[in-house]
Amino acid sequence: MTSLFEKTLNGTVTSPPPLWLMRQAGRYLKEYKAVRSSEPDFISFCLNPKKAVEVTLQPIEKFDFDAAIIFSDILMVPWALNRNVRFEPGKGPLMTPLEATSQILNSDMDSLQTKLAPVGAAISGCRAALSPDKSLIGFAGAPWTVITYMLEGQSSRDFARSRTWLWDNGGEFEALLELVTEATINFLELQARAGANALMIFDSWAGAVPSEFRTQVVINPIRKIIEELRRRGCHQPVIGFPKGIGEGLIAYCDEAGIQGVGLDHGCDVTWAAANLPKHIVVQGNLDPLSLISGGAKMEVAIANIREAFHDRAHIFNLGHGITPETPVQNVHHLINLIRDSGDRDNSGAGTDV
Ligand code: 1CP
Repeated sequence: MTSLFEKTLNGTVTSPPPLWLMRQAGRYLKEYKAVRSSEPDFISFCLNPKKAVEVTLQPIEKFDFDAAIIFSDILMVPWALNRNVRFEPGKGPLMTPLEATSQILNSDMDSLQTKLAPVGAAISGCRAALSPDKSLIGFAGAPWTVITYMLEGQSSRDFARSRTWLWDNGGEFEALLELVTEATINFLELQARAGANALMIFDSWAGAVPSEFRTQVVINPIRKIIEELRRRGCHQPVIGFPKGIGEGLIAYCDEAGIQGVGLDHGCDVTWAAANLPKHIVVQGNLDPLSLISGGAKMEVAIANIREAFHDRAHIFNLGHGITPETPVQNVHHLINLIRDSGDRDNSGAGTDV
């Protein structure tokens, strides 16, 4: 049985579209907060397969989304590379900023799959618990976005140190990019082998990359990751999410080797429908903050997204992660609007593009 999510990600136009929400397991759910409070250390929480399975499945049980995304974090890769990643309440992620690429040793790379094995265990556990009509998404951060945390040591507004490394650091940036790309391949391979049905690569801060460097830093590493996954026998479809790159989406879709692209809420859907290659499945892109009021303006925005992508393979989602302040009844309202917007039941054949 092919799930609605996978059928669409394989290029079939479906109506209503499959639906899931970025950060769907998270702090807007009281059920999540209850489990989270039992494990104050965030990394230990991500490495506890039983708890990770439990919170991954919560939004499927509560909202019947078409796909689950494994509960983990993009910063598991720097953690596995022995950066001292920690999460402080109210501050977000913290780690000591990297001074030189040589601080990461070959032995760190060698032990990465062993250290991250609990994420694989959680994926196997979720896959075993999910019904066949639900898909499971594995994920990693894109190398650039992960590197920004390693160089800045925390969340950033201007990514000054990362961009300075880009312009001139005697080859340090290139070496770091290669190393983090290799680590990302290893992490995604582990998740693919554990049973993920699709993979997503989050480049949340791609919009901060100067356009001169976009091909080298945003596009080429994704192509390399996907080519290497295929060479290693992992054939799951890949969704790229290069947030904030605007017109750069065209080259990204043409060159990165992805099957689907996540659109952020800054992306005009009419432009995307007209300009992005038809063979790329689109995912997105309702502004997550529209869900705070959940009123008439949100309803119009949803209708516009559905209309723009009515003749393409489209996975409905937000343009970025759902926020902790989101009222749960507005999530139910969104789901009802999407599920009622279909013109056909999805059990039959869709239209192949
Ligand atoms: O205490 C908590 O519960 C912390 C909140 C939290 C959660 C729920 C963090 C810390 N990570 C996560 C889980 C998470 N992170 C998922 C789980 C699956 C799901 O979506 O339900 C996913 C996909 C991520 C991915 C992630 N982590 C991204 C990429 C997507 C995005 O939102 O841009 C990024 C940038 C991170 C880093 C990170 N981890 C946590 C926080 C608060 C952040 C963002 C910090 C920042 O804004 O710079």
